[in-house]
Amino acid sequence: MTKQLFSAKFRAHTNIALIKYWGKRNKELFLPVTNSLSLTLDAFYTDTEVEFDTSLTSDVFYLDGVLQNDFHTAKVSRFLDLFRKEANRPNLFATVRSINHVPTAAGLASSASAFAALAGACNLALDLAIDTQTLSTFARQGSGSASRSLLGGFVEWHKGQGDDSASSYAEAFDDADWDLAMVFVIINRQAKKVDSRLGMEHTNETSPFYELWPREVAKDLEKIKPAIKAHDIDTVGAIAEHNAMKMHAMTIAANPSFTYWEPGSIEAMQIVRRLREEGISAYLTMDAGPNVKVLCRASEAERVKAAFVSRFGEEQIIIAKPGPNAYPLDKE
Ligand code: 2P0
Repeated sequence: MTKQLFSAKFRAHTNIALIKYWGKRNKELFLPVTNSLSLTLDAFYTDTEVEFDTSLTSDVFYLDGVLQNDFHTAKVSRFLDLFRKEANRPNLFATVRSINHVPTAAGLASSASAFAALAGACNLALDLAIDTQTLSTFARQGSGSASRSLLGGFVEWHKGQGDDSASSYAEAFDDADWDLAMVFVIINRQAKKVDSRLGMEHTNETSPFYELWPREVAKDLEKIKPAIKAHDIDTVGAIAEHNAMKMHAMTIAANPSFTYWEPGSIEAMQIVRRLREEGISAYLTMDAGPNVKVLCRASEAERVKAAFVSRFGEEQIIIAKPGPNAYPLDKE
């Protein structure tokens, strides 16, 4: 039998949460405890080509040109299973080629852009015509934050109801087409990481402060949404910074305690506060790693960057602007 190929290529950008996702209520389906709200960014993205091939007997996965081992391929295979099921083709295997476009110094490889790009490519390759809302529920099952990377600008991921997978989807909130940037301060690309999946689970299970988290997120969301619509960067930034601090405070209070912060992270925080004292609208957020991200006006981003360059070096500071929806690419 002649082999048949079904292929497509997709690009998705990474996103940074201003109101964080930190805990699952259903680990199998990646259903979160709370809603979250993010900003998609233009500077970092993943390009993924998928080629379903009737002659293959298992999936093959290349990341940045390097053939991946069984462990990493199995994660991709589990994700492809969602699409095989949808297409009613359980034995149709694929070659996946994924390239992370992240400046070499950054160490910001992201499962968010990766699974969003793969979801977009699979949908197109298999001609499934899954709408974006539903596709976000697929992307979510690769990595929670990937649900938000299918969309540009500010995006809200709804926690949904009970064990209903279809109810937990991402939705565009604001196009972010205003004077906005995020300055990435790369503290340490070799940092030994507490995996975010394990980190959120450990926090959820052992931090006495976790019970406060859902209520705090609900309050922060209620306040940040009108501030985004009003383009009020100082209110947006202050709420986002406080939300991140609450997330990181929960990790410190976990048992055993852990933190993603490094000495350089704290130095960067001090620089952010100094910028504010100088009248610059600069607010920080941090995720499951030591890097500090600073929300500021695009028109002041170079000045914000300059404040960090002398301490961390030019190549460690990257200015990102709001990024677009995920989109298809021409195949090479
Ligand atoms: C977020 N983070 O909202 C939060 C804040 C990190 C800190 O989503 O287990 O890789 O694959 O669903 O999405 C990173 O965790 O976790 C993350 P899984 P994910 O962006």
